Amino acid sequence: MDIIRKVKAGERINFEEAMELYDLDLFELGELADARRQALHGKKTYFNINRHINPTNICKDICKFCAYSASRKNPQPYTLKHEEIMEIVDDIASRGIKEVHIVSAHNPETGLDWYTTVFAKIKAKYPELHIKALTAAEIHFLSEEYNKTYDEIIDVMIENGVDSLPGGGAEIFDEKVRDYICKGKVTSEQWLEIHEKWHARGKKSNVTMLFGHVEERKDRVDHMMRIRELQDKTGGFNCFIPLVYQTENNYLNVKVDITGQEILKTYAISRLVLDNVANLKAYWVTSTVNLALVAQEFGANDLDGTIEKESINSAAGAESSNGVDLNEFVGLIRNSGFEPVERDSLYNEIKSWK
Ligand code: V47
Repeated sequence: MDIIRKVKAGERINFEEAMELYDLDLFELGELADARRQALHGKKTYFNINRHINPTNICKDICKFCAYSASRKNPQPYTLKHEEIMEIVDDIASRGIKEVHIVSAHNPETGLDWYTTVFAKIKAKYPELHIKALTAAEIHFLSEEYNKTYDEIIDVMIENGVDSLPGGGAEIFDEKVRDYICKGKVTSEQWLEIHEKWHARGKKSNVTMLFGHVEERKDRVDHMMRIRELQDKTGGFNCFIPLVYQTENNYLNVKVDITGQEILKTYAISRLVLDNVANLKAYWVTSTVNLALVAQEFGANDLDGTIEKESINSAAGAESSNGVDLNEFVGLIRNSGFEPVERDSLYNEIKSWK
C-alpha cells in the first residue's frame, strides 16, 4: 500500500491518506506510530508533577458535553476566594510541585481582576512555579465580557505571570459539529487565532481534541490538519492531547460508546499526521490509566501528571478527582516497558525514574 510506504519514508500525509490509515489493521497502524514515537523519544515516557486548580464552575456558556458547569446538570456553584487558591498553592509549593494548571468556567460575576491578580500573587510568592492557565475559550470569554482585544488579555496575562496556555476549549474544529456540541463558545478560527497570538510572543501552548461523541473520523482528521497548518507557521504547540469524551451528567446524548480500538487508532493517526508536534499526550484522566499505558505503544510519549485534584472530567465520570499516586504511576510506566522521565512544563527533562 502506498500509504504505508509513505509513512515509513517519513513523508507528510494528506487528509485522504490519514483517513485511509483508519482502515489499517490496529497493530499494523500501531507499529507505524510506534516507529515514529521511538524515532522521536525512544522508550521515554514523560510525565510531570502537577496540580490542577479549577477556581469556579459558574459559566455563561452551555456546552452540551460539559458536566462541570453549574449551569448544566449538576449545579453546585462555587467560586474560590484568592485566599483559598493561595492556600492550595502554598501547600503544593511546600511539596515541590512545579506546575499549577488553572482553568475555570466562564464566570461573568468575578471581574477581570479576579482572574489576573491571582496569577500575580502566585508569581510574586513562587517565581519558579510554572503557571499554565486560561484556555483560549476563557481568553475569548474575557475579551467579550470586558471589552478588550485578545492582545490586551494576552498581554495582561503575561504581565501577571502566566507562563503557558493549556490546550482546552479546542473541542472539535469542524463548525457543524462544534455548533451542535458547544454553540456560542469561542469559534475554531478564534481559538486558533488566540494561540497564534500567544505563540507570536515566543510562548508555548498545548492543543486538545475532544472525541468519541458525535463527531466522525473525518472531523478528527480535519482537526489535526488545522493544527498542523498553524504549527507550520508558529511552531508553538508543545503537545497534542486527544481527550476521550466522558459520558456522565451532561446533555450530549451519545448512544454508542467509542471503543478502545478506535481510541488507539486515533492516537496512532495523530502521531503520524502531526509530524510537526513533538509530543502526544495520552491523558490518563479521560483514557483511563490502563489504556494510556497501552497507548505508549501507539504513539503516545506523555501521560500528563499526578494532577492531585481534577473537577472537569471527573464531573463527567472520569476517575480523576484525586489524581494518581506518584510512585504507583511511575511503577506502572516502568512495568509496561517504558522509561518514566519527569519533565517540566516546557518538556525539559528533570529526572529519569528508571
Ligand atoms: O476543553 C469537558 C474537556 C477540557 C468533557 O493543556 C471533557 O496540558 C471529556 O483541556 N468528557 C479541559 N472531556 C481539560 C483540558 C486539559 C486537560 C489536561 C491537560 C491539558 C493541557 C488540558 O476538558 C475541555 C473539554 O474539552 N471536557 N467535558 C467530557 N464530558
